[in-house]
Amino acid sequence: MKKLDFIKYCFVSLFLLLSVLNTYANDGYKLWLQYRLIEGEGLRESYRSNIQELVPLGDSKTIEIALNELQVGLKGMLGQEYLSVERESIKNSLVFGRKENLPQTIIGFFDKGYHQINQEGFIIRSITVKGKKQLVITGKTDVGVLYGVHHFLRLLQTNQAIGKLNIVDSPKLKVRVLNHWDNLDRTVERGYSGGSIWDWHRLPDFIDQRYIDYARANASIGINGTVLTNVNANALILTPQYIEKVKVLADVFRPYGIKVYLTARFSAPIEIGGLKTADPLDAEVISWWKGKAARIYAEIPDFGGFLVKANSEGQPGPQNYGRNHVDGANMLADAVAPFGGIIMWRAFVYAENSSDDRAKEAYSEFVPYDGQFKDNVLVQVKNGPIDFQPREPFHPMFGAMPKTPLMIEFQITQEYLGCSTHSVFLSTLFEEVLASDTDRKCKGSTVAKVIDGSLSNKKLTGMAGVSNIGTDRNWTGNVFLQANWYSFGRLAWNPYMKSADIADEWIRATFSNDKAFVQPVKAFMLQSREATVNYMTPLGLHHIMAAGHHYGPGPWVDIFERAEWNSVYFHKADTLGVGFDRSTTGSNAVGQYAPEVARMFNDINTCPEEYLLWFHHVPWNYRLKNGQSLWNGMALKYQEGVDTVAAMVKTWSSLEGYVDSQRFNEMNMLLDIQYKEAKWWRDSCLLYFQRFSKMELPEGVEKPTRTLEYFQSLEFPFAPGHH
Ligand code: BDP
Repeated sequence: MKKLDFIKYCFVSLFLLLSVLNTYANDGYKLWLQYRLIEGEGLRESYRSNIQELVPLGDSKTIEIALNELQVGLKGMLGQEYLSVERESIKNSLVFGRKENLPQTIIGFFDKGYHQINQEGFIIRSITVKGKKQLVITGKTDVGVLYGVHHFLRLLQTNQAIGKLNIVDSPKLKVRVLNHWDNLDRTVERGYSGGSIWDWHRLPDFIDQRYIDYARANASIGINGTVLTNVNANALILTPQYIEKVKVLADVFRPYGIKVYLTARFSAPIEIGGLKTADPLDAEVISWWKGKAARIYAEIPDFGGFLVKANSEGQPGPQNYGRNHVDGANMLADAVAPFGGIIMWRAFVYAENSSDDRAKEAYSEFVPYDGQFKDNVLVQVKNGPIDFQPREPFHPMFGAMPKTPLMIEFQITQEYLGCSTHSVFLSTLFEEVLASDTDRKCKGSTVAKVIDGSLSNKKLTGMAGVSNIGTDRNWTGNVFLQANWYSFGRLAWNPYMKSADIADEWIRATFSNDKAFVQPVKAFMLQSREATVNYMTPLGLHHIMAAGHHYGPGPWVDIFERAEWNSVYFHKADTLGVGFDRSTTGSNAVGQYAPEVARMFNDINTCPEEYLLWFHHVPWNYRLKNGQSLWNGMALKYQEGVDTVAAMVKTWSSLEGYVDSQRFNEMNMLLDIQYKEAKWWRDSCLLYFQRFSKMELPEGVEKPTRTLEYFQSLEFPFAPGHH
């Protein structure tokens, strides 16, 4: 063996050894950017023959990041080091750069493509120049190119052919943001994955590697903004001391195409500005916010803007001064407008002293203001009218404010879906809402079309996801839940994507391309959310979680003075039946939907059974479509949920060997917990509702081994995420 060959041999052996070792210990930190060695020398070779050299065009930090990503990715997947070449390549090469940086020999190929993409879009195309294949990734901006590079790497991660590519893609939504409900003391409201990743105390001088890895992960799925702080805001974040820290994060994120946003506490002018009022029409208040915005933009020229929770759950807002949401939002909008900033004004409101159905309140408060918000205001609406339940019908506001840009807010963190212990793939929930038709008369008026602006011609569009990220080594407390961060990003990029495709990508990028692994895991991911609905809140039940921390079942909760914080308010079980009558004979919440939709929900015969108890108070012996009585059907649904989790446990445990031992074992333990807790949900809910139905459990439903009193006695004073 020649000396050079020997060295090569040693390197390859060492590399293979390391990849084998890697299969034994993987803490999940690398998320879906695992870049494992692609199986099959043939496939690797075909990729290598297409990519003999890397040719980066441009000298920005973003292009440097793109180059680095390709080098890391290709080394991992093809087992080969790639240096970059600066000259025009004479081999088959991968060329990447934005329009202005493309050489004359190439640019002509893309004239048409550039017309089809927006500022963040990209084109990936195979062309032949002087007899050599050139794989070109280009866009109008370097960030567009970076997105293209990630898309390209994903093709390899999912083992797709790259010989003849012609991909033209752009994000369909403008603002694709994570909302961190992170407090300045590093606790995270509704966070189940450790503490906040923002180390405020050591900022601005200490830049945690996490910030960079966070930005990289977000860029890989197209997320372009992050709201760093909790919607229950602390005004201190707007002081110079903190702005200096925020600036450092913004500097880290910028080359990844990510803007920072902050939550604005409406009373900040009083708390940190020394003013006597925060009245949005007060001249001093107006000028205080203008000054504040100017100070922030002086430090962070591309600052995204503010997210505001006002007059909701005790937060201050314009109503404290007899003003309304429009007054508040527009005043802030004026402050950031000169700098290109936006205001995301939340519609999650329900009045303290209202006797109306809580599900109706946001609509009642906001719809009259349609068309009155400034152009740089997005009204941020939760996916459903209550609060991030395992299943809710779509929020009626989506069909009712054609003159206002609405952005949708999903909750990626699992406040109501078993915290980070339950492996629930939320993509199907997101997809279900996005695909819901707000009108039904003129087909195709889906929530996706409302929020991407296409239905009524909106330019400012967006999607927000309440983050499930924390300091846990694997980021999300459960490797499986990384898929929810991933799917949020993919859907914010394209709200028409299918969960099955997203799951497929994620599994391959995160674990394995082996069919024998991908298929069963995909199947259980796609079932997992329905399973959770079944073992927690079947047939339209909602908000029956334990009080405060919302961990575990609590259909008996009736301790709060505010009626709409109690479970009994939501299920209204009595000896006659169960469910919230929101039909025309009840609260008439159905009346907030477009007539066709309202009609469908209003009639118990046409109301989809998954929303039955959301819209109707239904007798225990009501006949469901499958012929079962409501009571039996409900009990069987609870059982079905438990059974599905049992099947998930079984499937996963049969997949040892396809996954490294660490992630395999962790998932095993978490699924065991989920199974235990699914039974806890089933037993306690059925025992509780049985007090009203006074009916026996049907055949096929396991008998509880504990009493209702036992379940009611359980307390979790230190359940995470509740402060
Ligand atoms: C609820 C949470 C609460 C949040 C609130 C919100 O229980 O912690 O502050 O939503 O979205 O889901 O503002």
